Amino acid sequence: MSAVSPFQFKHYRPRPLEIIDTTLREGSQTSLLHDHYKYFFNQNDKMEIARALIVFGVKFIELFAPIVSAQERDDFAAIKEVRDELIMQKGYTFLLAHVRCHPDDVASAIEAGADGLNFYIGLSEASRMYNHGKDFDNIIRQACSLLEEVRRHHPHLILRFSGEDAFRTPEPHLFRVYDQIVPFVDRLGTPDTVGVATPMQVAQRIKALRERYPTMDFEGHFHDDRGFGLINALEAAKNGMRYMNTTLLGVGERSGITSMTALFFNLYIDKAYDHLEGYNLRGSYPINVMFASKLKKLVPSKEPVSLTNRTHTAGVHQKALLNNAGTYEAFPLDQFGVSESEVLLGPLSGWNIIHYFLKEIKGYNLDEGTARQIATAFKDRVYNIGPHDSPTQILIEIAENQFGLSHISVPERFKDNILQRMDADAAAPLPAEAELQDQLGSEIAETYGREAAVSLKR
Ligand code: HCA
Ligand code: CU
Repeated sequence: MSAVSPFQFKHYRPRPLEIIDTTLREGSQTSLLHDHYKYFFNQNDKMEIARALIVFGVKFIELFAPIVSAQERDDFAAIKEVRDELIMQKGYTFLLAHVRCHPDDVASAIEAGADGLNFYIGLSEASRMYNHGKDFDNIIRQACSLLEEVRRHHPHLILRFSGEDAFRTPEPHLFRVYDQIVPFVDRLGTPDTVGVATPMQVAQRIKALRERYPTMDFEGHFHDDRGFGLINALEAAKNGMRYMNTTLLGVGERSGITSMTALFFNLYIDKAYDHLEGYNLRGSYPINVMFASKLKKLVPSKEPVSLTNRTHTAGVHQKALLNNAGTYEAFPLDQFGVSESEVLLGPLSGWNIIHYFLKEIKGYNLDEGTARQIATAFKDRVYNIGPHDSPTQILIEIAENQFGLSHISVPERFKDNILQRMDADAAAPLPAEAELQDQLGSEIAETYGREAAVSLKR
């Protein structure tokens, strides 16, 4: 049995919004991983993701229960080491294991040294009939006896209980179970497992829960099946839901859940500044870039904190932008790190960041193998750089001189048609042509993609 951690939850003062990142649990269930025959994140990926989240300011990270597999158990230990290394610098981060209401899941999590247990069991009719097959009396009996026992023997653990599919569970059913569970837990989850909820229903549900359990904290988990994962989380946060499950780029089962950076971006726009306390917002784009590279993708265009939101193709847009950036860019994306200087390159940069940086931001034509070789050459050079050398410049020198990389080429007739701004004050580098039609712009984007847009900047 593991020793009790000196950092206990009761000494922690939760902020108005606590992200419970579940990229390594819910996010691992994304089918996007199948696109490149990868199926799961490897241990190094997981360590890098956990490190980035902790540096960003996330204090709660959800992981699979170690019982899931020997690999998960090993990965749990590796992530815990990353967490421990960062305690002096970043404070304590709580590792929460996602557990069924089953003693074996619980035992595996406690043995691995989890700080908390996120219990879940389905309460909707569909779950009861087709998932576990238990009726309410059975669910209550099983969950309460397990929770009571864990509480008694491990009083320092953070306990959460979620009625899976909470938004297809009628309120009286939810209350029937939660009334019994409340004495044993620190938080109640209300997952919208199949993404059916509307923002109005979310607000109403939170109001009802807060009235019935005034001293409880609640946790949201909103699937994006209807495209409401973001707006539901935003509505929930504004209605006093303190804990929110998010993932990087919103990945998860099916359409995924709320994207962490999309949520922060919107809270910022809506001036909910107290909800931003302690998060390194300038790290938003870099963390998205890092995670996209794990999925072997660019940051998707539907992610608000992405370069696409700074890319303009239509001539009429460009002209207006040159006069006043605010015409087509309403929000301060540079504060969320959508600027070249925020993608920090250094000796620790992995090949995938370098691949991404050279391809997405600098517009070079290169494959993964070349990126790996460039990363090795870059590492050799960058350890010895002087205070006035720029890592970006060194990388570009290596890419062009040592590896002969060239920019992705775009047909002459499309040149000068696309403008990309990397930060709010960047001088627009291209001459605008007022006559160019919107249609032409979208033709370029469709035909040549964003790499074309990027390379045109130079
Ligand atoms: C799952 C379902 C879940 C659980 C959420 C929670 C959901 O994949 O096990 O534990 O609060 O969406 O209901 O992700
Ligand atoms: Cu889920």
